Amino acid sequence: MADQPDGTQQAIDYSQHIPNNVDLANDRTLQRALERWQPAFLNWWDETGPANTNNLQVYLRTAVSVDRDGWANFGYVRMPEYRWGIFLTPRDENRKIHFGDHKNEQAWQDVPGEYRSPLRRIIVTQGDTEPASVEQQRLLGATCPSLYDLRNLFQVNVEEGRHLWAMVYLLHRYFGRDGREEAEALLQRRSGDANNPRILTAFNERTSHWLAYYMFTFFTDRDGKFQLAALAESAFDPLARTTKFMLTEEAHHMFVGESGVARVLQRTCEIMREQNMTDPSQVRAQGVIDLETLQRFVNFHCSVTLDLFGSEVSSNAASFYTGGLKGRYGETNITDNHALSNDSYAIQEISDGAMVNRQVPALTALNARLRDDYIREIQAGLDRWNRIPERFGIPFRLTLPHVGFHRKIGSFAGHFISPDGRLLSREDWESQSAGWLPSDRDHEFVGSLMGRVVEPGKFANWIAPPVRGINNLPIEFEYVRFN
Ligand code: BYC
Repeated sequence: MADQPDGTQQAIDYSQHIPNNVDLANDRTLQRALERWQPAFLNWWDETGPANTNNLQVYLRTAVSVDRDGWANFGYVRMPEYRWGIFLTPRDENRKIHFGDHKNEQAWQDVPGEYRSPLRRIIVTQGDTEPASVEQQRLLGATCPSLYDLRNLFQVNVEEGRHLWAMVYLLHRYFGRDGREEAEALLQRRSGDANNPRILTAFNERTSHWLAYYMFTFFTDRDGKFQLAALAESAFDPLARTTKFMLTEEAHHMFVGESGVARVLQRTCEIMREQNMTDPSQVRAQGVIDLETLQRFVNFHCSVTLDLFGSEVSSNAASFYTGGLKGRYGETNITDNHALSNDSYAIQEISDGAMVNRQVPALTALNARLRDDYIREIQAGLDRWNRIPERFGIPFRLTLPHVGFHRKIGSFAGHFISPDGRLLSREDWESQSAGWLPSDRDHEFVGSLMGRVVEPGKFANWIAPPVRGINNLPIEFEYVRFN
């Protein structure tokens, strides 16, 4: 029944212990290895995945095939019975490598020895973010603002779990014993653990309330989109095909973030207009999140997410590109020679105590370029958010902080830069930065608003209902059942 040379099918076989469309049944060694990993994954999910969900039935979307509409299959699922599996988009036998030193060669179906180590590193780094985000969001269910939001949280969580499966499949299938060890380690690191933390900085931050969650899914899941899109260009075809399918799910995660913050803004603006008030403490007294606090959260989540792009100037990024491991965003549609050998790219950095622009070889600036592509997209998101206060006649506008603001990775690390891009002394930073980043008191205040709302169709006071329900169902649909 396989319709692809490597056994990949459009439809996903759910009769298997591990649902898959990669003909796992015909590779017994791999199947056994993954079946050994599966209980460890389920233990990890039980220990660190969404808390107290064993009795819930959730109206979830499950992929049944990898064709265009195949993932949009909805129905109630008991959370512990969710079927994680392995889904790749079908192989294009004629696919060629379209950038770097191997341009025009046939895409690789196996890992060339010379790229084994960097490819494994990329896959492990990508894989590590997926369980990390589930861990970060473990307790949010206890304070959900509605059943609709609770369902969306679980949808995101199960899909991140599946994205971990996607990377673990690649590690087991193509990287032998090293890959199996890395797959084990992915279940052992823990977000925020001092001794065994997750690899990338942002995935060790806390997501302790729903505002942080919406900001995370808007900013950080969108880094996921850009990194996955760059990996979807990879010469290593199985990585390209896995990440392509992951991208179809990522869109919903970003929707949760963008619409979540929009609903918070909407509710705050409604109250400000109704009560004719602008003072943040008066706004807070109405049980909604003031716009100034939202700006501080934008500053925080934007800056920690920019760190995820790595150093602006990076020899790793250059060799990933020349090797064909990781492309640019939209590489296939860019009309240049896809080699970048003589090109340059403008970056901003600090030199002799001043912010300067510098042209650097484009190959070394690929992280900066991907970050700049990302910034264009989040700016467009902020522009959409800003239409909300505008509609209410409120002059406040959210802004993105300067790329150098509050950075821990790359050329701005160790410098003190204000959200509007001024280079500051340490003293100035220390006296002013509390106004730019969420304080413990901001977290406490936002946390104090978080109560559990689980009556169908009801929403917490601090957030407006969504414009429409999931899968065209009414907003008051019982998206989660507690029995
Ligand atoms: N934190 O040359 P450099 C997602 C390390 S999100 C800690 O600056 P490079 C998702 C770096 O690893 C997308 N360490 O950067 C979202 C390197 O260490 P080694 C995740 C960092 O290598 C929401 C050293 O610094 N996917 O999917 O060019 C929910 C020097 O590296 C950080 C990927 O990231 C940091 N922020 O690029 C769920 C794609 N930044 O190797 C999921 C795969 C850098 O010297 N990863 N370092 O020990 C990559 O392509 C690259 O690893 C990076 C870094 C872009 C992250």
